[in-house]
Amino acid sequence: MKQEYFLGLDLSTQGITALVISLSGGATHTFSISFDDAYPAYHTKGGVLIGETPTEVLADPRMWAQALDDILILLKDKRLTASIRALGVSAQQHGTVYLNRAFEERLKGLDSALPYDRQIQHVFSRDLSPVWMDSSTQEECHEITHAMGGHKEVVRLTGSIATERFAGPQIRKFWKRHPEKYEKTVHVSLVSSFLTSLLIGRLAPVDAGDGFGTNMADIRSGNWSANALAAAAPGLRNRLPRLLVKEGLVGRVSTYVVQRFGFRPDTVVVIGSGDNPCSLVGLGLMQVPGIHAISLGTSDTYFGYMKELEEIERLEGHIFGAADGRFMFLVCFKNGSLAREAVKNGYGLSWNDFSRILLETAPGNQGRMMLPYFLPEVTPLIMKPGIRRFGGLTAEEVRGNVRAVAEAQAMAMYLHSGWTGPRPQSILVTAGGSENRGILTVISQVFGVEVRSFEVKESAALGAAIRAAHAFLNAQGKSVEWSDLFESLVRPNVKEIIQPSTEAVEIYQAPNGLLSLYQACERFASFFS
Ligand code: XUL
Repeated sequence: MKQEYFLGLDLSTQGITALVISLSGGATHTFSISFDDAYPAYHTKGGVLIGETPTEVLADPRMWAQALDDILILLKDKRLTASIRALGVSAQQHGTVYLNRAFEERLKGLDSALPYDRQIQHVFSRDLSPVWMDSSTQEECHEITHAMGGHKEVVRLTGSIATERFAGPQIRKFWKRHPEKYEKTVHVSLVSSFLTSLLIGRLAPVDAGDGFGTNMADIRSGNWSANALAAAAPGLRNRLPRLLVKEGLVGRVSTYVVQRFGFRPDTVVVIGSGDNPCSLVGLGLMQVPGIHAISLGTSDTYFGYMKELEEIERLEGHIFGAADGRFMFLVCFKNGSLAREAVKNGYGLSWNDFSRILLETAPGNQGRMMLPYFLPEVTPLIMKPGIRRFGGLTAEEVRGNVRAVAEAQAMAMYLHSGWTGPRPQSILVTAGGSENRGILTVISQVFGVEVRSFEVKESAALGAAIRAAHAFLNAQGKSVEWSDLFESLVRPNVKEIIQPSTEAVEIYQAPNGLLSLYQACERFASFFS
């Protein structure tokens, strides 16, 4: 029988990845394009542009469309597209794409001899999309919080406090500053639904994995919340795509996609989602409580599956939807690989050196610590960036600073994930940083649990491909469980297992250990931020 393939596309901050799986062979092909390298005309740095103020961070959606075109042409040239039965999109979360009246008409009339980006130049009512790194909407967050009756109410209803990078505050800012352009905006799409729209040739719905990270949805009912929408901007309801709480197919690929990239006309597309909800699937954690995940990418995220919503008082972290209609929790740290890279490059080190230093140096760094806010931070909320060193650590000490940045990041994750429930029995680590044995070791020492990493580091793209396979097989009446797919596609992929030593864990977790010291330093920094 001819092999059946499934495709996951992940549009991250810095590039696009295509990952192909077969049910028997796991991940068979992976291709990536880096935005900075491939599209110099867009002048991005790390995939993004800085706006009028340093807190405004944006990207051109035309560049994303070009990247989608280029990666699908690459797959076609490798003769892969004709065997793909279903595909799905994963994308950086929270970014918004502002579309005018021409959008859907244009998608219907695309000429397959030409790439997307040449034909969709004029479908945007806003040229640049704000992305998740944007933190310019503090004022709008205050206004939304006030209109909705305070932080607690916003968290209870939408799963998060009003958050600078989320769509609700971002749309509000756009409406306030450019009411005439907002008037011309017929649809506001998220990055995942925008790319999915390009594949199916019409406006695609938003899934709860991405849609709950907007401050606009009622996470209990699974609908856009009238109160939250009213607090964000007028006339928003009609501008948003449908919100779907459960994973499912949203249609077939468009004629343009068939003709231009060589897909079969019956290739189906699963609803697109955010990179973190897709990673939950790509790590095999759907319906698996008790094992948590850390993604070490441009941002670091700490997340896990949640079957029921807990009524807990908290102001940090987020609740998003999971593909089975349940939930996931997530805590995001903006100073992820950017902070690690700044330290590595600052001392002229390679990643191997970085890892070796972490493996050679003693847990606890002799009480020396760093608060690594190279950029404004979202957890804890630090608006004024800056590196602060404590315990006699000086900028000159290479090994001390390497250890300090890795310990700081792991300790921040530990301290800000306590609200999510019982501590995990083990942690899975993914994305670029998961190759670094030193970083994995520090995480296992701070949390005191086993840490695993995988051969396939592109867990978001893998998750998108697994979601496509799951939706496709179930639509064929095969009632496939998530656990069946994880058994054959994720588990064989384990690369490394690291166990912490009891003495190391003590250094962090003892009553007056480093975790409590770090917490005090963080509070000090937050107070003065
Ligand atoms: C999560 C978040 C980031 C982006 C990065 O809330 O902002 O992880 O999804 O792609």
